[in-house]
Amino acid sequence: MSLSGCSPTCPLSMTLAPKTDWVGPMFSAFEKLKSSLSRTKDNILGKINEVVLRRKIDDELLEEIEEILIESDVGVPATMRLIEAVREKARQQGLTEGGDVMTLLKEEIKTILAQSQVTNEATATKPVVWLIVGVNGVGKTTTIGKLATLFSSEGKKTMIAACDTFRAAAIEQVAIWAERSNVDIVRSQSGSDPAAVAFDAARAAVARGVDILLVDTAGRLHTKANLMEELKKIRRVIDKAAPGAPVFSKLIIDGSTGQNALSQVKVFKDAVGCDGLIVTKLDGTAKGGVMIAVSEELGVPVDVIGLGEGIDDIQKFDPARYAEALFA
Ligand SMILES: Nc1nc2c(ncn2[C@@H]2O[C@H](COP(=O)(O)OP(=O)(O)O)[C@@H](O)[C@H]2O)c(=O)[nH]1
Ligand SMILES: [Mg+2]
Repeated sequence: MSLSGCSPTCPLSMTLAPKTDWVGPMFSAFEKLKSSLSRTKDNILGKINEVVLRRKIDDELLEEIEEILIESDVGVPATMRLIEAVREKARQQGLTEGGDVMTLLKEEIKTILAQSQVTNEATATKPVVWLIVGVNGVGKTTTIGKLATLFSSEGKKTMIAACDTFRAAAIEQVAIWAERSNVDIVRSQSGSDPAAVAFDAARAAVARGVDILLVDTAGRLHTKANLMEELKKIRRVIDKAAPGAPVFSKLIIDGSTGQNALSQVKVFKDAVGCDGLIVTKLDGTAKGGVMIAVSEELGVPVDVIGLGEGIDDIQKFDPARYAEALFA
């Protein structure tokens, strides 16, 4: 290998070493999250930091903090809980300085977020099926590409079913992600029955010993009822084609829409169930406080979060890391 082009400030050993060797995988995941959440942090904690300066903890200060939290997509229930926790703990621990609020808030935010921690799902029978649902544009197809890469990197044999057959472009888009992440895809012509594709994919997944089947679905049909019926049908045929295979319906919501994202959960939960959430577009938004609302109000675990449009811009949701990144 030629050494030309390697400047003295850039030693060869460093340029060739995989990034994780010298940064450390945890550190880089944390740094990535921290930079993605910088606007959310400015929006919530930056503002709180300003108001607590040189103040005593009293009702007036707590009211100002309450207002900031509510305006930052944290939601009313989580805001009330946070304010009460700060009030109560400050009293118990004899804390009076405004600055102490930050430590108390961080502790309680961690506890709230931990409610969304994923506990082990049943995965005894293969394939595990993730039905990826959500309204149009939230990032279903992109997330499938990222998940395929993530699961493959963990040594899981992964397959994609292109069940958004509504538009040809949607099939093409998911096919490109399958190629990028180097996993098999089952697809059909646009306009074909999504349930038929799901059936073929589930059969193929069983036959090929696939560990995880990711099913891309449409987000928009003529009516909401149509969409929900289609999703139910997809679920039924998968149960038939792969009897006993655990099927999880994973709902994607767009974090950059803040509180508005929450209302979608009820609709999908009632129609097709919601076994897990994926919150996308947390990068570059100031509305990342929505994760606190999600954790307090929904009672659904958050599997992964989306932090960009690239193939690696995804992380398993780690509540402690999220809280630390907000306060870092
Ligand atoms: N910034 C950002 N953009 C995202 C993220 N996930 C998806 N997108 C973008 O959102 C748009 C819609 O994504 P797509 O996967 O087609 O959504 P779908 O209609 O639900 O399948 C695309 O432009 C994606 O690149 C994310 O985590 N962050
Ligand atoms: Mg799509």
